[in-house]
This record gives sequence, C-alpha cells and structure tokens, in this order.
Amino acid sequence: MTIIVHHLNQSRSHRILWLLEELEVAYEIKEYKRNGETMMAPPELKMVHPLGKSPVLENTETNEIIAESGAIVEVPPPHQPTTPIAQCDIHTCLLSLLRKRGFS
Ligand SMILES: N[C@@H](CCC(=O)N[C@@H](CS)C(=O)NCC(=O)O)C(=O)O
Repeated sequence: MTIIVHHLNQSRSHRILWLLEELEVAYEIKEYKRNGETMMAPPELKMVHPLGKSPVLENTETNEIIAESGAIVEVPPPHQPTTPIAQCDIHTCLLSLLRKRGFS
C-alpha cells in the first residue's frame, strides 16, 4: 500500500504531513509548487482535485482519494488513529493553527 500526499507548498497540507509523521505512517509526497507571482496552485493539481486544492490524500491500493484536511484527519482510511489521544492531539493542533490565523 502506498499513501501519497499531494502537497502544495505553503499550505495546510503541512498538517497532513505532521499527522502522518506523528502516526508513523509511511507515505510519499507528490509536490506541487505555487506560482511565484499569483501564489496559485499549478494546473497539475487539478488532475487530483477538481478545484486544484491541496491537501489530497491518495491510497494507491484502494484508489481512494480524499480531499479536505478536516476529512483526512477525521477519516484517514489506512492510518486511522487508534487512540483517543491521537485524535485529540490532531484536533488540538488544528485548533491552535486556526487560532493563530485569527479564528476563535
Ligand atoms: N478546506 C480545504 C481548503 C483547501 C485549500 O484551500 N487549500 C489551499 C492551500 S491551504 C490551496 O490549495 N490553494 C491553492 C489554490 O487555491 O490555488 C482543506 O481544508 O483542505
């Protein structure tokens, strides 16, 4: 089984990399670079996400593709956190990131 994170630089996709690292799940990164002038994602990302957004998680064994960082965290098919602590840590992390960006 291979997990691929379709990762855009300077994006919330970092949360998913953090998640997989914390869970010690092996994964590969497919990198996409933002356009230096517009800061938009490159068109190639639309091959995996209709709106060209990141993060996207792909399971090459099941051919499942999940978009939306919240959904990836809530329903990570091959690497479901098995302990409530793992789930709690993930949400704490997301919450603190949102707070840093001015959301309450
Ligand atoms: N609600 C989505 C938002 C996805 C999203 O907007 N991603 C941004 C990066 S944080 C993106 O791909 N932007 C590139 C673009 O719009 O061209 C999620 O949480 O995954």
